[in-house]
Amino acid sequence: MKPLFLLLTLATAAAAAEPAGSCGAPAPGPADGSCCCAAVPASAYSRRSLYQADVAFTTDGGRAFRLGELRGRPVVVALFFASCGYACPLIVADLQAVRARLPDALRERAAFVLVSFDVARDTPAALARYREQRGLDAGWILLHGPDDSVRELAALLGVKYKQEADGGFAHSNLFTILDAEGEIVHQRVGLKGGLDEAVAALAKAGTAR
Ligand SMILES: [Cu+2]
Repeated sequence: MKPLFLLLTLATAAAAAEPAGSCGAPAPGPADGSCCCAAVPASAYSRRSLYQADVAFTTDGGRAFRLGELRGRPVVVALFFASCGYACPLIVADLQAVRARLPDALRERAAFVLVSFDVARDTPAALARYREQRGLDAGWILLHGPDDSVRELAALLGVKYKQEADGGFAHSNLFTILDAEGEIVHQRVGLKGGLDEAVAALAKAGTAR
């Protein structure tokens, strides 16, 4: 599982470079290379938490949103673009299937997060239309980036994407499950199967800690 391995490698490198319990000298971390003390206390998030990146987005409702707001909830996150004609609709449909299979209490706690890498076309208003078209209720969080936030999150998740001449994107097909601390606990790579595993990983993420 390459993306997870990459993240773990980065996290390990950051841990080695930074003494425990203190901010220490600026070190090349998994986020943006800046010292964690500036934005978030070093102790705020666990070492492998994606929420250390503290990247900013805008919701489809136009609200400023930081990933750290998801702390405490089991999270499913996928990068996508709204006008995708093939893979992204399949991924979203699979996430809807996963969500439908969760026990009620877990479904209410879990956040299903879709982040668009089509920052030019998938404005908050466009994402609001997508929400309506796909029938995504309040359990879904649709996020518009600035480009650097999307790129940073993609790097942390091991998602690769590239805009093509026709305006579409070639991209990795995967979704990721984060535990309550924002650590990656599971990824489904590809477009088929793995829904049982995803449901189980979410159930575990929803009960741990
Ligand atoms: Cu797609």
